[in-house]
Amino acid sequence: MKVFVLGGDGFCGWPCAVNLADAGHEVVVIDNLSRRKIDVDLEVESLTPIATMGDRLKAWEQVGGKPMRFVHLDIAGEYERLLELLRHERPDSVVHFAEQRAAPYSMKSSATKRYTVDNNVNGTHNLLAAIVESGLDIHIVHLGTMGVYGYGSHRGATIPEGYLKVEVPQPDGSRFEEEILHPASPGSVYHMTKTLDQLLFLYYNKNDQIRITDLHQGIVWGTNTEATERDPRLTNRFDYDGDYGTVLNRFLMQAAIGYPLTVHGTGGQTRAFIHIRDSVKCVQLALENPPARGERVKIFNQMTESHQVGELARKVAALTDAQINYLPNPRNEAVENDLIVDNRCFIELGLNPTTLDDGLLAEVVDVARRWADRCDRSRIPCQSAWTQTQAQAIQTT
Ligand code: NAD
Ligand code: USQ
Repeated sequence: MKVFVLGGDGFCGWPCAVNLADAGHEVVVIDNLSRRKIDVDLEVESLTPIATMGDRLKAWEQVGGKPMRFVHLDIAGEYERLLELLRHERPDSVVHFAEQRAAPYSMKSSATKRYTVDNNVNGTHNLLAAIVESGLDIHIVHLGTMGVYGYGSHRGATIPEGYLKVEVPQPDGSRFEEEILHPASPGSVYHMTKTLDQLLFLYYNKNDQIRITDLHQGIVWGTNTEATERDPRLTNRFDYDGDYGTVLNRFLMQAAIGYPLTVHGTGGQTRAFIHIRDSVKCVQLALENPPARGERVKIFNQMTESHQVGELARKVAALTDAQINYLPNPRNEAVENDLIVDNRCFIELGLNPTTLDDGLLAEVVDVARRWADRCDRSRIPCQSAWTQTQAQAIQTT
């Protein structure tokens, strides 16, 4: 099939694009390169050296990959170009990764809050409106987040794949059963944009029968896939800084350079995780198993394991002899939470997950230690605070 990969220069998007081309699909990568520009603003670089998009595409062809094309386009700001591209190329599917995805970056200032909302909500809405205006029957696979459900209030209940059965009381005393979107409880401005995306999907699916699969993904760890390891110019990005680095990859990099692991609070926060290799497989499975026209939005929980942050730190420390540092938490989040997630949809489609025990050490040795000299230690602390009180607390440490 012909697939547009929106945000195909990013951490999840690039290995996904390569994987789809490898599977024989015709891939058009679309990106405005805003992520690379944010690195310039933040004065930080990916731990791994990443090639330009031109060099990435050349390298992919040189290793014998099915050629991919690239279009530099801002989906939030260039509606007419997006519409024209859809009309001209007539893709079968669009994978939508093109959003500002860091919670700490979204909480840095009013400017980054507003940018995150403008970019993410407009981008998703432009895509939906353009598909309707094009008149084409295009399947959207969107990367959402486990964070739409919130953390801390489930009290041991299993989080379903998107929908919750509720009984609605009627005036005559009877009750009827209905399935509603699982209540949203975002923990940052970024996560809030993902809950808004869900409503946009619900509406356009109901009104225009747009076929949509929303993947509620957990925290992605790891760096490369088998395909991005075929040439150094295909290497994926690895974010380690206080804004964009996610917890497990940060711990792996910190262990590799002898920096005490930065656990927020007591480390009692439980989160869902998935390796990048499984993330790309899930996207492919979702694309190849689309909903029918008229079917409601398909929602999958795209995660393979849940872990407490403190437990992860202890695991990494046991492997590497790293020290652990318990820091004041810059975020407004539950000190401790349970997390039980239903992820049957992907397992039933044949996903065979990479576990932490399979992959942790390789990641430390092959990536984090290998590129340790590219790390700027001054960019490791998380300096973006959710509230003024938290900002003061982290300033005094
Ligand atoms: P990323 O920042 O590395 O990649 C996003 C890409 O989208 C970047 O290349 C950026 O330049 C591009 N982009 C952003 N706004 C755009 C716009 N308006 N027009 C065109 N391109 C634009 O992020 P990622 O880690 O690859 O995440 C991709 C998606 O997956 C995000 O939507 C994120 O919410 C979701 N997700 C990521 C994780 C994770 O752990 N990384 C976990 C769950 C969900
Ligand atoms: N944390 C630490 N130490 C650190 C960094 C983080 O203890 O050095 C803690 C945070 O306080 C939080 C948890 O680890 O409790 C996760 O933080 P994170 O930065 O790894 O993940 P998060 O901000 O939730 O965001 C990431 C991606 C986002 C995606 C989300 C999936 O950046 O795009 O949507 O994971 S989920 O967490 O399931 O919502």
